[in-house]
Amino acid sequence: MVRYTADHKVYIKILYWGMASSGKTTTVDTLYRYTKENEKDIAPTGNLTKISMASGSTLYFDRGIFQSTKQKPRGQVFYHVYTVAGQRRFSPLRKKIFKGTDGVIFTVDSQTHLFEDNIESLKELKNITRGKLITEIPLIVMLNKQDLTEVIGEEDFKQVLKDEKLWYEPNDEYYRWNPIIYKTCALYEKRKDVYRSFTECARRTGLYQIYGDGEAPIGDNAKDIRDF
Ligand SMILES: Nc1nc2c(ncn2[C@@H]2O[C@H](COP(=O)(O)OP(=O)(O)OP(=O)(O)O)[C@@H](O)[C@H]2O)c(=O)[nH]1
Ligand SMILES: [Mg+2]
Repeated sequence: MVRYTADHKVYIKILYWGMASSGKTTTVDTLYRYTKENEKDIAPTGNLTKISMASGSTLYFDRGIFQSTKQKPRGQVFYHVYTVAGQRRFSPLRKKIFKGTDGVIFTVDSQTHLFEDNIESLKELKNITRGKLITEIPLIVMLNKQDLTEVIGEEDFKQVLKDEKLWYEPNDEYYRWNPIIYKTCALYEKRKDVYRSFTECARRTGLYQIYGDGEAPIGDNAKDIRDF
């Protein structure tokens, strides 16, 4: 739920969702370090909050707060970035963490033998969002761990999205809001498209607010959107 304050601050919640070990925490770590060490459109404010087990697996959630570095005409934008704990048993917890989410980055562990586990995680997300993905909540996909061999490709995952009714055909007005599928690597040294996938989700979340009043802009609402 995007929140506006009287002093022209905007708060947006972006959530990394995906199966255990898909790389959500690593992604936020990399995003944090990359935007701290380089001059980018967002910069972290404060520290990352990580609640994890000794194994590194998330026990509760992670949270990082990022701030737009460009003062927008009407104020400052803050992104509250969360990751869920991906292990199966934390399902009730994920539902809680999901509350108030404005944009989702679905993080796939691309190793082929995990294909079904990723689908299960997507189904759980779909269930919680009750038909709001894409139409009200922008969805971006990271096919993560693309540095490994034997990985799921873009077409394979597009088919999954089609099967789950999360893909619109070219003649549909939601077509332009189809998830972009990024082939990523979250490891800092080999990072690929971590920043890009985040900024695309953030951008879409903004467009949904500005042009669609919280929904995917279609029809007349979408005619003024130029940057496609
Ligand atoms: N090769 C490779 N390993 C990765 C990548 N991203 C994450 N990993 C590794 O995968 C393991 C799990 O990463 P996490 O970031 O903890 O995964 P998570 O999605 O937060 O897992 P949960 O918190 O249990 O839901 C770690 O050992 C990471 O170093 C990647 O892009 N490539
Ligand atoms: Mg984690």
